[in-house]
Formats: sequence, structure tokens, C-alpha cells
Amino acid sequence: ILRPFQFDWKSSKEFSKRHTKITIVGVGNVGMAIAQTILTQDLVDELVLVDTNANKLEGEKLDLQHAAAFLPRVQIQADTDFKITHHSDLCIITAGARQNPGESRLDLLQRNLNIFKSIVPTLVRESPECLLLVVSNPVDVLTYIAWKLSGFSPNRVFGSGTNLDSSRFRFLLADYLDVNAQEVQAYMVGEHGDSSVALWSSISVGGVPILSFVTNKSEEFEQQVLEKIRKKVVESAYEVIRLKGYTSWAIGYSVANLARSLLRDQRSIQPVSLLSKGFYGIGDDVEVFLSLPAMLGRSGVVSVAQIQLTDEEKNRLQNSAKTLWEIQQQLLI
Ligand code: 6V0
Repeated sequence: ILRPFQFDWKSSKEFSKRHTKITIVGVGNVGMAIAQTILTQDLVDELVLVDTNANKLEGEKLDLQHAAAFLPRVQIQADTDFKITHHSDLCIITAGARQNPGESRLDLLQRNLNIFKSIVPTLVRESPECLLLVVSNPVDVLTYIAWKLSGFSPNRVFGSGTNLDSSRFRFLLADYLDVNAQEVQAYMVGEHGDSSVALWSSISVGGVPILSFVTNKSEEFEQQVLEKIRKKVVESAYEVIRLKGYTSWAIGYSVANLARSLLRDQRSIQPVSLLSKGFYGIGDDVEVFLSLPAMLGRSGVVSVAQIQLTDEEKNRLQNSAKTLWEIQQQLLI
């Protein structure tokens, strides 16, 4: 059920239990939500923050340092100079222009491409062995750009993708069924955002496939409820941005959780945006990053789960791949 994704895979034993360092580039709402969630998880020895806004950077660093008495011991550093990121194990990129109310993620692309050109090569020079995790939007195309700029093998470059969409999906299903969201297994895959695909066949609650439940009970009505939930997932980000101006807490938890899976070699299966060519009928020549459920470990993406997709789900994935590929052709990287 798991297809290997081994490029320059290393055994977790090759990563000795040594000093662990995470760099977060961009100390906006998202970067700081990730930083604070990581700090509460006793995951790193050193946390480095980088941004172009020196005052904000220093203020955020001090504010976090002042919580030292309540947290596991972590060295927190911040600088506008990327030299400080030297020898990071994981670099998380959240820098970029923020999505404005009503603005599509793809509209953000042009603004963020140039920012990435200034960030990725420098990060890679300082930490040639690191894992690169992209959060900035549009996350799938920017992950492709980061991969191209890095020269890394694809298992070491991925985006948070539909990890957050999947968490929203699980929350809404759990809310509807009135159960703990951790009991709900459900994946959104494909492009992060408007065209993400809900994998109905993979939904289970406490190990019981929800579709058999729905089919047995019948009912058109239940199918309609599920479709409404899917739509709500897609609208969620827009709703939060409309109400509070940005999203932060859920993406903070989502990324901290990914960081734990990676650095602690958890081998957990989570949707992330990865190089999807050759999977689910996406052509070998179509170099796009889309989210698929993947096993994550210390080497990055270890394998990709082989889930049974309906023809419609496959078509949607392939259409997203085609759209992203066409957009990428127009970029000057
Ligand atoms: P923000 O609060 O505007 O923060 C962005 C930060 O990036 C600012 O502090 C900037 O100073 C900094 N920055 C800009 N250029 C550079 C540079 N060249 N080098 C270093 N730092 C720089 O935005 P916010 O934190 O709200 O969002 C950040 C990004 O995350 C945006 O692209 C969002 O669209 C994206 N999100 C992605 C999500 C996902 O699920 N993948 C979810 C939420 C937001």
C-alpha cells in the first residue's frame, strides 16, 4: 500500500541523536504561530528566525525568549542575515506577501517568486543537508520553485499543501458526527485551496469506513451533507481571512506536527505537497507538486500511500496537475 519515494534516502540511524535546529523564514502571523507551537513540543535544541523586518524580528525573538521559564530549554536566535541558519535540519519558509481578502492564491504567485529567489539559494548554501518545508502561498507552485532553486532531491522538498485542508475536513466531519476529530481519518489531496479533492473512499471514523455507513443508511441526504462539508473546507480559509485578516493557529499546529513527524522520524502518513509526477496517472513529464498522503520520516518523504481513487478523483488530480504545469511553464525561475 506504500510506494517507496527513495531518492537520497538515509536510514534514520544515520542521523545521530545530536543538536536539532529548525529555521523559520518569515516571522509574520504564520511563522510565529509555527514557532510557538514548535516550542511547546520539546522538538528542537535551537530555533532560528529570519525576516527582512529587523525590528519585528528582534521583538518576536525577545517575546519568545521571555517565556523560557515555562518551556523546555531552547536556544532562540534571530537575524536578518541567513548565516545564522547554518546547519539547520529543517527550514520552514513562510515568508511572502499575505493573501488579501478575496485574492486567489495564484494571484500571490508573482509577488512571492522573487522573494523565494532571494531566500532559497542562501538557505541551501548554509544548510546543504536540510529538509525544506514550504508554507507560503500558492504553496504547490512555490514548493516547485523552491525545489528547482534548491537543486535538492525531491524527497527533501515539500509543502504543507492540503495538510491544513485535511485537518479542517476532519474537524468539520467530527463536528457533524459529534466525535473527537482525532478519531476521524480523512484526506484532502491535490492542490491546496480551491480545487482540492476530498477522498471519500478514505474516510473512516474509529476505523469504520464512512461510505459504507452512508451507503447502508442510504441516503441522498447524507451524501449532500458530505458535499456541503467539502465545500465548507474550501471556503474555510477565505472565511477566517475575512473575519480576522489572516489564518495562523491551525497552520501553526499543522506545520509543527509535520516537523515532529520529520525530525522524530515518526513515519506517520500525512498529506503534503510533493513531486507528484508518475503518481495517480500524472504524466512523468509533468513536474508539479500536489498533495498526496505520504509517509514522513527523517529523510523527508519516504513513500507515497497508494489509495484507491475514483475516476472522478483521478481526473480532478490530473486536471490540477495540468493547470499548475501550464502556470509553471510561464515562470522565469
Ligand atoms: P505576514 O504576516 O505578512 O508575514 C510574512 C512575513 O514574511 C513578514 O514578516 C515579512 O517581513 C516576511 N518577508 C517578506 N519578504 C521576506 C524575505 N525576502 N525574507 C524574509 N522574510 C520576508 O503573512 P502570514 O504570516 O499571514 O502568511 C505567510 C504566508 O503563509 C503567506 O504566503 C500565506 O498565504 C501563507 N499561508 C499558507 C498556509 C498554508 O496552508 N500553506 C496557511 C496560511 C497562510
